[in-house]
Amino acid sequence: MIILSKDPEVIEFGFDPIEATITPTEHFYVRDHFERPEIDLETWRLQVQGCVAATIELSYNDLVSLPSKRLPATLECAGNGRKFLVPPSKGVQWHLGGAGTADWFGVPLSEVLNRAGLNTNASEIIFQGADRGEAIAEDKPTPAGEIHFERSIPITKAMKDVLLAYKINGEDLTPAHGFPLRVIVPGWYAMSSVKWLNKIVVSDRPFTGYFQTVDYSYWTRESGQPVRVPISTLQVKSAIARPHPAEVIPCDTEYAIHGAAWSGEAMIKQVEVSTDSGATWSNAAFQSDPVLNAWRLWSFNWRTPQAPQEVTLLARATDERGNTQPLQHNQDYDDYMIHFCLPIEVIVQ
Ligand SMILES: Nc1nc2c(c(=O)[nH]1)N[C@H]1C(S)=C(S)[C@@H](COP(=O)(O)O)O[C@H]1N2
Ligand SMILES: [Mo]
Repeated sequence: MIILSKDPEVIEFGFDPIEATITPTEHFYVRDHFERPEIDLETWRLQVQGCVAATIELSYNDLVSLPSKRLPATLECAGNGRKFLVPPSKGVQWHLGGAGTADWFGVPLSEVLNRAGLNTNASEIIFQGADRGEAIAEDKPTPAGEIHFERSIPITKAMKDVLLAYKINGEDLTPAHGFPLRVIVPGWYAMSSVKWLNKIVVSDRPFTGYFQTVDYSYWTRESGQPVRVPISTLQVKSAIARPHPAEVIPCDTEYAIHGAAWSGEAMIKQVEVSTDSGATWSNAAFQSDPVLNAWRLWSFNWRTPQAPQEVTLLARATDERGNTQPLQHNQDYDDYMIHFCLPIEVIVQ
């Protein structure tokens, strides 16, 4: 366990998807922006307001009696892998562990929105968490005073596959992961999966809150010109869980390289491994079936070199849409969406 920040709490665990796809809840990374809110289930309500036929308020008991479903999904922090950036950047220094896969369970968001009744002008859904505080950033302008953690998604995504989860891996959500209710936006970077959800605002225009525009946004290109957009779908990515960086591996032996690969809203089709810094690539074997928006495990049997040397291992995933990982970080992403082939340096001796 690596505590990246104490207050607010940010915890990374060793990246270890070797045997099972599901990350045990007690090893699931934690990323809070503010002090964790205290919630009294008796008085807690989910409010749905804005461009709806009628504002509604649901208690925890109301929610758990609505139609429910299971959703296995990978969450990845948009800053995961930041430790690999050269030169170093200022944000939370995630290594590989800012990602995890859980079996989420709860109410489809569409069930709740349909109960409130969407007006025809509804275009965005804003999620507000109960947590609030002063935004802190060394490299971004922050607003004065306290703000809530808030993010929005377009209505098309909201009605498609978004879940309001009250269980993780078969148990009640834990306080760290958003008890009593959190959003799960499958296939999107995890800043959209708002924890401690207590308010949904249906809006007729793009949301421009701090965590939507100043933070968790990047440059994309339109006709070659940079335009600022909120971070959304996960970029295709693979990560090597074993060996660990700087692991010492014997010469001339069989070593099983293990890892996971994921993408946003597309299945993983191929993972390749390079044991020579990217000069040549070979296909890895899959150890689990493809599941939309959940990572897929893979392994590769490596015959290690006969002579002692330092080796740079790389993995490269490709999804069914043909999206693949670049060898370099895209500078337009600043210190987010770090999905280039991450070099794992090991010592063969
Ligand atoms: N209310 C609230 N929701 C939040 C956050 C937060 O600070 N407050 N952090 C977001 C970010 S940036 C990430 S990466 C995920 C982390 O979810 P986890 O702590 O369950 O792993 O929650 C998201 N939802
Ligand atoms: Mo995050």
